[in-house]
Amino acid sequence: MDAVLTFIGMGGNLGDVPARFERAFQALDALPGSRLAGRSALYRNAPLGPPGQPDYINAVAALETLLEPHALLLELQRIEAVEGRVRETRWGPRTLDLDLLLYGDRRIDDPQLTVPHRGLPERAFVLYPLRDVAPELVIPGLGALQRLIERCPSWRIERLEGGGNG
Ligand code: A4P
Ligand code: MG
Repeated sequence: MDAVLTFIGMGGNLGDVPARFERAFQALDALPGSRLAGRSALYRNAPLGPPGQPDYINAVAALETLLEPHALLLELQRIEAVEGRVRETRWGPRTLDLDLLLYGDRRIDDPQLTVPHRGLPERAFVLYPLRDVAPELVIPGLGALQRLIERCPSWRIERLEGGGNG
């Protein structure tokens, strides 16, 4: 089987988030049959969800993998757990959230997994970092990434550091 190109959304708003992201990038690269193929810049932005929580930092990883989607999801949840993620309030503050945004051109919708990720088309904090790693991306069922960005409501978002494919 050939490796599939996947994109993982990273978010967090508790503790030293850039350090968590660094460890998460390394943990992704170390997954069986997997290779980190790109990392976006980091983006600071306002929380979507309950008010009164700190700003988030978001990023996206490109990962080539031989893992099947559900196996990859379990690995993402394991990496979240290592970073001390405790599931409490929906959309509440979190140390590290890893979402499977895209898995090649597959569309998946079952109780565990929806791909493309449901929030993807309207979330600036997903679309901007995704553009860093895949500017020409066409998303199954949703069209060109660039068009989604043009249609996305404006959102306070600040690019923190250089990224792109590195
Ligand atoms: N699940 C289904 N599809 C997926 C997928 N593609 N990737 C299921 C990952 N998980 C997926 O997720 C709940 C369940 O979703 C999982 O058990 C999995 O089987 P979770 O991570 O436990 O819960 P959550 O993240 O609190 O809920 P949810 O609804 O997934 O929230 P989101 O969409 O992840 O949003 N504001 C800013 N600025 N930046 C953020 O990153 N993130 C959130 C969380 C809210 N506000 C934010 C941000
Ligand atoms: Mg999540």
